[in-house]
Amino acid sequence: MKRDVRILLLGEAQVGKTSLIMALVGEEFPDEVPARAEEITIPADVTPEKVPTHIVDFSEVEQTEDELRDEIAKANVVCVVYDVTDLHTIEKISSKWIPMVNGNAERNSRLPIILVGNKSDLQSGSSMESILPIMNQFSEIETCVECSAKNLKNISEVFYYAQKAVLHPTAPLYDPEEKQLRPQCRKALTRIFTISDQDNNQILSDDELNYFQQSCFGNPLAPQALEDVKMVVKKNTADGVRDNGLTLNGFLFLNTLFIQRGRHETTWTILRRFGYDDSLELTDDYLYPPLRVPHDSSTELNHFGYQFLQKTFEKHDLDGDGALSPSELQSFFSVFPYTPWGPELQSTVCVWQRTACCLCMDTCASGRELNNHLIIYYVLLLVSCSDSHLCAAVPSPRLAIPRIRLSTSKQPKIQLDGLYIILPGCRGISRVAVTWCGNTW
Ligand SMILES: Nc1nc2c(ncn2[C@@H]2O[C@H](COP(=O)(O)OP(=O)(O)OP(=O)(O)O)[C@@H](O)[C@H]2O)c(=O)[nH]1
Ligand SMILES: [Mg+2]
Repeated sequence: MKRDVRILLLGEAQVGKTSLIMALVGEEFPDEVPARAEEITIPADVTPEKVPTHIVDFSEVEQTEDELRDEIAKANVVCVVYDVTDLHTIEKISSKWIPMVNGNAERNSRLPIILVGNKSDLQSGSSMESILPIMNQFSEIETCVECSAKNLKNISEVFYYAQKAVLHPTAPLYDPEEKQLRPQCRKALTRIFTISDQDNNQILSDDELNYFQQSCFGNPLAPQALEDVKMVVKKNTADGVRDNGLTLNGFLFLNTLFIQRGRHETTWTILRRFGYDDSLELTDDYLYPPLRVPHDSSTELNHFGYQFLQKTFEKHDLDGDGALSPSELQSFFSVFPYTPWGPELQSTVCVWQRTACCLCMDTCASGRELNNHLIIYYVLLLVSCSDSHLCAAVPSPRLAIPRIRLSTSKQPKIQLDGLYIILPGCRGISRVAVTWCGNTW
């Protein structure tokens, strides 16, 4: 999430840009204003989203076109202000201001725009009739707010929506032209669904939904709210609810609905909870949780680590034969951000298939068992990717301790050497593979 927000106000002369800024800051309508307000920084603690916010005014009299372009390049969001009583200022939104802001930008890198209809105190109706066609034409318009600097009406809302457009952007999540989630967002939500579907039956039961809700939002859903959610999904999708639980399609529909109703922050909270950044990539902090291994120490799984691996293994061992078939293996790693092995490791896969249980941590590193250790390594890699989710998601403080126990034994365990290269992150991968397989991958 962005650490600060820069809002630029543009629009025709005399629409009330400077008055809006002064009214926000002074909490009263200024009778007289300069052509251009000084740049204002609102401290984090008084903004709704708790992020420092810079507000920048524009004046055609005081600034050149080059200066204007510089300001557009620095802005995170643009408020295009118009006068609700002056049609000319509305026409200029599409003929001048939006092309100036986003005319040369690629579809995915356009600045979000908030339309601000000022001077609502002067008219009894609404300007929405003229504004709607413009909103339909430009998908980068996040929303439109009518306000009055004079009556102090909706002023803080203008800046709140602008802030929200930056902190919880629509563009990476939703394609307004296609009216559907973008593929990358769909992929991320599918991964989140798979992780949350603890018994791997392709349905989020009430318990799983509550666990998910608790880990994302800090509190469970009230029983009635849970039923209401399922009811909405059932009404709108053919296959969103099955066996009284939410299917993947239901889960995706629910998130689409949040976004279509302007509640992007809900979907963003879910995505960030599962480690995604603003470009919907998994962050390094999530993928590589820090692990300090003192000198002369080795690492091994603690009881909870074993339990987690066992549970994850069983979750994907659909036929319960104690081994992961290629398709079960694929399912095992489906929540993984990349495929952890290539075709040259077929031999390892074969060993896996023949291995009833691969959690043999304490055996010696004989030639026969090296491959098993490699498998454990992969599993740990998976843990390091999904673990930060799991640790924080588990309410019990006992379970929230790091699942890797550090042993202070002076004699590092040879067979575990590979493990502590890997555990702080995935960076030791090729070295281990080279050592054990004689192959780089
Ligand atoms: N009735 C009414 N008048 C307003 C409102 N906001 C601004 N005005 C008046 O509109 C005029 C222009 O306001 P400014 O704030 O200077 O407008 P601006 O967009 O900054 O204009 P430039 O600096 O020339 O680009 C002033 O006379 C304000 O008093 C409003 O909400 N209602
Ligand atoms: Mg001005």
